[in-house]
Amino acid sequence: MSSEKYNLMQKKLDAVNQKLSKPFTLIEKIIYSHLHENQEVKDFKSNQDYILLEPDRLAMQDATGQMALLQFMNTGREKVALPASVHCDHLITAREGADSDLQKAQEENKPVYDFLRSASQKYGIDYWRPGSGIIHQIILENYAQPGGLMLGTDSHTPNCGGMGMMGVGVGGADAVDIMVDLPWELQMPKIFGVKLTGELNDWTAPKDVILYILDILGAKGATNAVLEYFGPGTETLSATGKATITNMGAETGATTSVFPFDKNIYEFLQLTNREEIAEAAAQHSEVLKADSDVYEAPHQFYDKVIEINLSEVEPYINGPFTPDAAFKVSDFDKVEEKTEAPAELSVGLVGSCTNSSYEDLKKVSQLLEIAKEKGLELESDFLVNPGSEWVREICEEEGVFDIIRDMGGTIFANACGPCIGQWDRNNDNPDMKNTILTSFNRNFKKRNDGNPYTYAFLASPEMVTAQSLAGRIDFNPDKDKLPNKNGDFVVLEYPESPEWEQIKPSPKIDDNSEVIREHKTETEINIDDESDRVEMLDPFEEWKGEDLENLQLLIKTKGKCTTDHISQAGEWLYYRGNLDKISDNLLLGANNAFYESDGYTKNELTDEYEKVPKVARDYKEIGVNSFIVAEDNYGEGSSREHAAMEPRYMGVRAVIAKSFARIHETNLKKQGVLALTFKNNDDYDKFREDDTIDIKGLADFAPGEDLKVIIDHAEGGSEEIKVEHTYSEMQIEWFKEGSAINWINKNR
Ligand code: MIC
Ligand code: SF4
Repeated sequence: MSSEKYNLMQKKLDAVNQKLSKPFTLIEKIIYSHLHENQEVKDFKSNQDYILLEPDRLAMQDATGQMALLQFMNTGREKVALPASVHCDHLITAREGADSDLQKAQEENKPVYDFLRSASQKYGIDYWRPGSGIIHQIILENYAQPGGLMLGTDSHTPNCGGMGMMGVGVGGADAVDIMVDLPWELQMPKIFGVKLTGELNDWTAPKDVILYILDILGAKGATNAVLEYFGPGTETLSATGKATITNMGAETGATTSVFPFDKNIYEFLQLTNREEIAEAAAQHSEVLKADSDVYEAPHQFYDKVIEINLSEVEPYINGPFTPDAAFKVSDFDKVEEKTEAPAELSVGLVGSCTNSSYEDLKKVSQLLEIAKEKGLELESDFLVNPGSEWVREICEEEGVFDIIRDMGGTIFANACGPCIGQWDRNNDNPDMKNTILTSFNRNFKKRNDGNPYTYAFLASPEMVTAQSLAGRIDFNPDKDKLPNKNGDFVVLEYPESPEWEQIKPSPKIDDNSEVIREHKTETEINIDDESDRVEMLDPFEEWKGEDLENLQLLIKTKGKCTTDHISQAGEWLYYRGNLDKISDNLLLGANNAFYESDGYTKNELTDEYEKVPKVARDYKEIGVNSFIVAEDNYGEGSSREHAAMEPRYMGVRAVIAKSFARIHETNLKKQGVLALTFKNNDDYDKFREDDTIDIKGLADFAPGEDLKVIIDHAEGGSEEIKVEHTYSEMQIEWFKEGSAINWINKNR
């Protein structure tokens, strides 16, 4: 944002202030200064009012961007209505090392890259080549601007909150709204203030702050809420350190997380060749933090205040299979007993959008250097994915990678790699029970290598390195010593913080060969007919105006059912541009409440247990629609709308859950699947394996009005329950039209 934009932001806030006259939190400042022109100004009530907003920017990655752009193409627009970028980062498999992996990816994913590149060129979108880096790191280095609002078709878009920008992860259909110049609709979130004081100790990193917050809040504790950081401790954290914290706010369910502008953000803007923005932000720093009244009496203005003294935070290891199961350093030796994960560490992995900055990788190399001097060696495999080409370049120039390689580590491409399951472990025993420790943000079952017996834990890059040197996850570097090759026991000292001033600034975006910015409307979109990677989409059928009757239970899921359980990643990323093909992974990871094998359900047509997608296709073929029953936080995790489009495509008309994760709930609504919650959670128990249901009251479907569900048990008898929903007027229109895209095509 230029100075002019900040002046405008201030003007808008002054106008709002005249009407509301109340002190604002930082999030409120960003929200109120991005109201859409059709949005009336009022004091929005959290978890109640929907607000129309006008984001500044959009980012898409190659695994979700394909569906977003396929839907956008169907709207017939010539150009996107706001600055946008596409990032090729998710589809590169980690096998041998950066160069050969990248080359292989270029060949394997050619139809996808050609499609994304041509669509970007046609519609005026910046296209970041494969190998340029991970979406969120690229945004941090090139686009993130304090006080701005951006959307991204990836749940970790809040990463840019480390730079004071509000970033929200959304599904592709939300992206289409803003690409066609419609307002973006958000339900006013609750605002949690997180006050940081003190300073982190050695062995404790920004990652530990968020691992600790996950311990306090849990994986859905901040659903429909945002985390706003403040207090003197914020200034002790670097911009990329702050980004680690806001990135993983997504794991608490938070819509976004934001830090106030400070000198570290200013310096990062300078280092990344954005002096003008740095100066403009410094001159307008008042709009880039909350009003002083808020800081003086935070309890009056935030819905909840969490106080954290950074000097008291300890190192953590969180896992396995969920990001909120936290073990403090003093309990590392209890992990094996409590989780059944072997204490022996097979692989340590550093990277992902959470922790792949120069600062992270430099710390790793510093530790390895200390270890080398002390005669220590890496006892586990050690794999690194840098976050961007700039990070890679400076790490090469500074000798960071020489040290890692010298100690036996492998440097993969600047990409998501093992974080998204693009990891060819080349293991003789693919079902081997083993433990891995990563600096990633996700550790769902089977995510990294497809093996349900890989126990994945999350930790800071420093801790991943220390444990890889120990070869175990019960090593406490604060008090334990490690045996070196001479048989002596040595202390692993914590390194100094890396110097940022010495490193080479990133290239200006216009001089950066990693991004293609040739925008030409006449470009033809390249969809290769010979390939099954990218297929045009057919519109979903509109609602027939009647109640939904005789829906067959497709599956009643039990326990955690994340988007990875609904639409797995890994090898399935291959079909992210082909809805029919990817629908063959529908719910393959889901736990059936009536059957022990994941991904299986009873086929009422054959009376056999078969894979969920097979059963769904059988029902679809004979025109039987179905529904899904689920427990809490259904759809936790990714923004991938495939998890909503696949069931829709396969004839699922409703999901009835105890609760939903925010992005997934919206994705279901956008694709025309009814997202309903139990009025009484015990009603979950009423559903039996062979049930069918009728959903009543749809003719009067209205915001805030419950719907009725009649459950018909196959063995006789029926029961009636009430279900709730959070549909707005607009969202009800999407349902009626069959999907949000149908609504756009009809009305605009
Ligand atoms: C993830 O971390 O789960 C992903 C892969 O980045 C997803 C997006 C996707 O599924 O493509 C996300 O976080 O939204
Ligand atoms: Fe990529 Fe992993 Fe970040 Fe998702 S969480 S964007 S897969 S690095």
